[in-house]
Amino acid sequence: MYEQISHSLLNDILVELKKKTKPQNMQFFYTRLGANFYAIYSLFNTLYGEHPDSKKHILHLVETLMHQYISRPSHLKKIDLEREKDHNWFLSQKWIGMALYCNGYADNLKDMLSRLNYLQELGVNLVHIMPICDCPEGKSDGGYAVRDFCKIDSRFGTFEDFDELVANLKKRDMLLTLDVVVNHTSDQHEWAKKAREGDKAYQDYYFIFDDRSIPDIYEESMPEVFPETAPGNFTWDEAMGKWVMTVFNRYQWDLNYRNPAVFIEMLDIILFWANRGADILRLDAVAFMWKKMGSSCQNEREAHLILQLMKDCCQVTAPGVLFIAEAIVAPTEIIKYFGEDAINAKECEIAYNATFMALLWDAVATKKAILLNKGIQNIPSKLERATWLNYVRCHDDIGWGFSDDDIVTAGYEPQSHRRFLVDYFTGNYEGSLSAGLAFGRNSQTGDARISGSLASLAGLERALKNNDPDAINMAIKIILLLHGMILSFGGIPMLYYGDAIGTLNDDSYLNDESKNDDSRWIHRPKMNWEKAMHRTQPGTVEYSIFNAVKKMISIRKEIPAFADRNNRELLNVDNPHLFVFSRFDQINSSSRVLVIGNFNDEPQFLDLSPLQRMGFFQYDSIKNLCNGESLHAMNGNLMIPARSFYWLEA
Ligand code: OTU
Repeated sequence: MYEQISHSLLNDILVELKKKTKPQNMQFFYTRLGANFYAIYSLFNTLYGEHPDSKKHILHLVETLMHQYISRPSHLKKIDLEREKDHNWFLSQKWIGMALYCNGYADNLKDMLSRLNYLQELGVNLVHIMPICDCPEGKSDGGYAVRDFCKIDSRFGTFEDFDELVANLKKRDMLLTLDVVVNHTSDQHEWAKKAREGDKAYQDYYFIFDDRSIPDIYEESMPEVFPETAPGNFTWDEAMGKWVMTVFNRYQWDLNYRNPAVFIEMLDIILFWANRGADILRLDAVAFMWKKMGSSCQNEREAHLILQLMKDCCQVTAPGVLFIAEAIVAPTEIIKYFGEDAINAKECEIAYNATFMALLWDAVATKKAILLNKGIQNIPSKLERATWLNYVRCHDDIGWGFSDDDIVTAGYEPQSHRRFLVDYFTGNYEGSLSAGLAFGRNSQTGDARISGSLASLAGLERALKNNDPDAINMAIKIILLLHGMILSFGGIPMLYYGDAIGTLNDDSYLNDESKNDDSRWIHRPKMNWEKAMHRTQPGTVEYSIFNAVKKMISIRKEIPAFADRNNRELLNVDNPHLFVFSRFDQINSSSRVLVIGNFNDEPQFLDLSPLQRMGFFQYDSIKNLCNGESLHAMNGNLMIPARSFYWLEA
């Protein structure tokens, strides 16, 4: 019944815009705008209806959508149409991602060109290039403190280099993911500078206060993200003589999405990068986008409305572009970033599966899959047109974000269990060879997260130091086991650069003043290409890991049951060390894969008869898909070697 209002408003807006723009072929734009405008209007009105200039802003919003549509290159418009027809294209098992820094993996954007063949050799066809926007020299949170969202940092190259890289990726059928840091800017951003100079309009882009009275109220309920290096959520700006909200580092100013101008600016930036050729945009720290006194200022309902509005707007101008939600929050909260309704409230198509990641590490430490099973069981089901980004390591720390209730049902006490995990991964637990560092230790709760490269956390670094072949072998097995899980779970596996050749911790960041207080740099190395060459030499660690991962990737691509189409069944088995699930092909339901991970450092047995009785698994002979060999169950029991996994076809 409210459509009339939005229809007449849209007519008014279009009359205005037609006065300003030359006639163009706008048919698809109008179709999409017509289809999405009611949602756009409703969301905008809910968020900004009370704003005095609300009507002016929505005109500006549609104008932004139109301008960006007009400047969208025709080859991208063609892809938009193709993806609209095949709208579930990204759920396919053929996508394999890798996250990397262009100046860590390669030297810069130009040099990336000569490094694409390594990705192709491995089977990676989706590259997430970490932030490339202009940042201040010195501290910039690894590129997440942006000074200019529409400029490439000169340390990485130019738009010319970038365009060449994008064109080359397209030729190779590789997708590009880029970051848009939607929650905050650098304190050196032009908006921040203007705010500092006293410009009220730009002060309203941020949360700025004359004294501590309001900040103190916020602090009562806001947790700290970086308690060691950036305690508190507000920073005194000397030049301005005011307090600014800085949830992350002191030099990262939080944007004020209560101001519609901020929303439109950021939407414009999203569309700018969409038009530059990004297939997927990773929206950083989305959980933090709405601040409300008395709340944790995370996962607020309005943060979801903003994402819905961003999605609806993007669908008008660049419908082929996907969003990744980077929301490293509680399991029941993460799922909401897909949106709670596929038609009326869609948000991001992809979300970081931080829960699975943390649970996998829990299974490594406990050598059991009890919490892993519980935690996965309790993840609510997601929307249909949505998929996970499954990862083992990324550029950030590992946080123990699973739920306390699950820890309790798994039979542990939450606080001591989390302490155990920190002790385990920092190598302070009997039998642990992990070489991680505690990150963000909270002195009040004793909680900490973990930094460290996959290989070093898996024990490879210390095993090599001890010259212990068995331990080296075990570490390699852990690395492969974890990859075996993210490659089969359902979703887009996102590898981390360096992990396929067993890259160890790199402590050279300690010599860099702008990095040495942030231990996450220990796992953001410069790719060692000499070491990477060992991947061709049998008997080396690099060879073992690289070729096994490569094999898994190529097998995954051939198995339709590995596409993410709501086709996973978790299986309860009576062995606590095993994580077992089945994947099936919805079209050809007889094609099933049974995935079994053994997290223990001893071989384990799985009694197959209950699985057979339940009809999950009928077999005469079982084929191990990873090497094509047949496996034999002894008296109905299948042996799974230590820290190993199987992908089985019956
Ligand atoms: C993200 O991180 C980025 O991935 C980090 O590299 C940045 O430091 C941060 O935002 C600020 O831009 O916001 O929703 O270490 O997991 O800060 C989660 C903690 C985030 C990160 C958290 C994360």
